[in-house]
Amino acid sequence: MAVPDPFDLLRPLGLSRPLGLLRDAAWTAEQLGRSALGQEHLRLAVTGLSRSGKTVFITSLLANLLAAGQGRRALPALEAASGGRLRDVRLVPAGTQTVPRFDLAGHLGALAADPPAWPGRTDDLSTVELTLTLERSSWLGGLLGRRTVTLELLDYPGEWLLDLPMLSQDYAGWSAATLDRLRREPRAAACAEFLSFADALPAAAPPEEALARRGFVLYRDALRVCRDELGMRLLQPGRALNPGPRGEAPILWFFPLPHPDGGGLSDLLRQRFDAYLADQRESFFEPYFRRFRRQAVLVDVLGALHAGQAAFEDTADALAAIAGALRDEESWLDRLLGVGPERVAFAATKADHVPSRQRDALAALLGSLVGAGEAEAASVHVLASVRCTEDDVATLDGRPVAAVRGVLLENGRSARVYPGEVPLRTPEPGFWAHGFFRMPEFQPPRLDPAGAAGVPHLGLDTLLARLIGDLL
Ligand SMILES: Nc1nc2c(ncn2[C@@H]2O[C@H](COP(=O)(O)OP(=O)(O)O)[C@@H](O)[C@H]2O)c(=O)[nH]1
Ligand SMILES: [Mg+2]
Repeated sequence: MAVPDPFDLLRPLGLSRPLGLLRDAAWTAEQLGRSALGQEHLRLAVTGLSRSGKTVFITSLLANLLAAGQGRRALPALEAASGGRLRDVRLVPAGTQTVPRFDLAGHLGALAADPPAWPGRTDDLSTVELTLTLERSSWLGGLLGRRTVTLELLDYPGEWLLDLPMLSQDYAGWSAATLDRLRREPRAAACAEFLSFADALPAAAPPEEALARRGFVLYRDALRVCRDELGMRLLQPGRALNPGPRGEAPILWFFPLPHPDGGGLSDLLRQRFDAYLADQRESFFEPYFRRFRRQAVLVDVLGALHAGQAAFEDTADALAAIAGALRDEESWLDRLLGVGPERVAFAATKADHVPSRQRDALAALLGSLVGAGEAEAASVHVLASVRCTEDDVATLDGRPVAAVRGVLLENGRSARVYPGEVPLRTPEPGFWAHGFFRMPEFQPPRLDPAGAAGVPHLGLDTLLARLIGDLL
């Protein structure tokens, strides 16, 4: 007979392993206390590369939860998972936190403007909390009254996520791997100026500030071109692209060197590399990232398809690097996934760009990107946080094909778009020669400023039911 695992009892609190228990004993005690009082705290990190749709996701999630708290059928699958016991949802008023607060009002305001606009780029981390009031499920309810679950969400610049795999690298290893990537097309052309600068540096280049600055500026500019013009994602360090509120401090002024052990300049750059990682660990990963027990990992699979073979493969590499770092048992982040893989959900975002009959293929493609084992253990979803289209039918070579209709951001006109076919798995080279994938930016639907009626979405409720339904 199977013996019950005592740590199963702690699963609802997001703890499953003794190591985690010891390390977070104080936190656990606090949680147990809160749980007994009917005041649980649940942290959900929204993880993803930049432009994967994190900020839009959090905005829609908050607006739809608030609407559900008002009795609207905004998230049917989540409400079903909670047994219909959700009674009230409120934003926790800002207290004395030092962390910036997620600008829900600003983002909803943009969606309510005429014409509606998407939220701007995220430059700093921010958090927001909601309290969910639920009826108790058992006879205890009569005794103890309602319970509340505080849901805490974290938003941050996606570029910083790529610093996670760097934590297990040293400067020499990072330099070699990074230069190797930069030398491959199409990056090589975009990075030509930086590469010729770095290659011309003698092994014993002196630790001169002017040299370090010049190298950093060339490197940073090359990364920007790779991100903005080539759609690349595996770009490090994250703060070179998105420095955050502290700006471009000297700690950032390093770049990969062909002779990373030459002394002089390489010593200076290595010191900065080490200091940078220590700082990211202390100021971002340890205090925020690691604390979050559930993960929604958002992936813009369609955007990567649209950007072409090199960008698609780069996105796949970036995902693999991140998944590897998250999985690494020995790393200090070991408990992040230790809460059980069922607590991680991967989602292909912006799924309203394809008609409904293609969304199964999209889920399959994401599954193959994430890797078979991972996809089975976790769950794979398709998602549109803000649904901008309806299904339609277009004509291609005289044949009817499934398409979508939405308002184009560029001219405000309604248009029918046949996006192309989503492959079921990582495409063969032939796909790139003949295939195409259209992905115009759609205008979001106009919302009421308070978001009281919720936000139209696809699959947000199923994803949430899977991620947090057990706690409601
Ligand atoms: N059509 C559509 N576009 C979306 C959706 N979610 C995000 N987008 C697009 O993706 C862009 C980036 O989203 P954002 O949340 O800012 O990405 P982040 O960098 O991960 O925070 C937005 O400006 C929109 O153009 C969606 O559900 N549907
Ligand atoms: Mg963002």
